[in-house]
Amino acid sequence: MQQAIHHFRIEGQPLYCKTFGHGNINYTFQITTDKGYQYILQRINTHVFKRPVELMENVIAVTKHIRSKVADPSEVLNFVPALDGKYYYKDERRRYWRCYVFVGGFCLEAPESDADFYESAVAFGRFQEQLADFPAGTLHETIPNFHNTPDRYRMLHVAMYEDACDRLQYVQREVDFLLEREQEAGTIQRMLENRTLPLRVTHNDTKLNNVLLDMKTRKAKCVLDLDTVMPGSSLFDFGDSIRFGAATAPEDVQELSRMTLDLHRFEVYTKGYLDGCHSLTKDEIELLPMGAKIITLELATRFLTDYLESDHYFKTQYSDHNLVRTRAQIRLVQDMEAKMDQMQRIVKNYVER
Ligand code: GN1
Ligand code: MG
Repeated sequence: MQQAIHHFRIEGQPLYCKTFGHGNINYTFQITTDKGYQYILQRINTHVFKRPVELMENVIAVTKHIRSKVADPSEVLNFVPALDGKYYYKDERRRYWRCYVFVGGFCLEAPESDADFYESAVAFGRFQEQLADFPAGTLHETIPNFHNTPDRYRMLHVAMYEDACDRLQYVQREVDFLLEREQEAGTIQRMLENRTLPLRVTHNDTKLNNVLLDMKTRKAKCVLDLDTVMPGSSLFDFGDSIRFGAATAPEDVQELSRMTLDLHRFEVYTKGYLDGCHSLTKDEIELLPMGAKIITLELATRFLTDYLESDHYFKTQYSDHNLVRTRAQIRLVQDMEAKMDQMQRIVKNYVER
């Protein structure tokens, strides 16, 4: 990492470096130089993102598009070219690095107030709006079928069949829960395929910790983690924010009784998202609560698949981490099911008003 940073056109000499954020995929460091400039240096996880050059083409195109629409350029990530002018550096071990200007701010793992959560909702809503006229056909699919829920289930079936590390015996209850909902979980994908729902250019990873907030004002400054910007459904963007930020516990909580859906936070986010984004269709708006449930089922399926495949996708801190995550997501789905009517009423009330 120390060596990689010298390959980018940064201002000054690097002085300090520390790890940054809690991403489950890439490796992220914050660098401060002797001239007081700050940068984020990231090593792209090429096991997950198999085509890093195309990925960077996407990210550069998307940030350029958004930059042309905002008054303050610090509202969008500003990538630093490498010495050769490319927006990535490939080291001799064929690892890919990229660097962007760190504009100051912080990311939250959970909202500390309604205002924080509202802010992130507006930011993701606006992001959706800003990309409404982005030429989707020019984007590379960085992870094919990323939010194709039936395909995620298909991969779970494969993992169960192969049972590579003999873990299937421990997870029958979790498997049963997910398979009972397999049909329903495919709803959004089917509606995209028959065009009842519009295919949009979406963020696809709208966790609260992917928004940078201003230190002083706590206003959302900038949406981060653009690696998965691809054609997709607004329902998953909305839903993933709910899954993460309107949950009463972290996504890997062990004490399951702590995991519920906070309806008030659900309402706050709904307002913010719809205030930031005005272009959703009636069907999309109606299905927002379903988006939250399906993305949570999908992620439970992905965590369980990774558990059965011996944890090669998500970073894990201990041996059952992916199983703990699966259970926490399942618990959240159960609570969403219990509260589905109330979620739907909240959306309806807000739209009518
Ligand atoms: C990963 O990189 P990070 O932590 O923002 C994952 C998301 C999951 C999330 C679960 C490319 O996001 O899809 O929802 O973990 N990103 C990728 O925390 O798979
Ligand atoms: Mg992230």
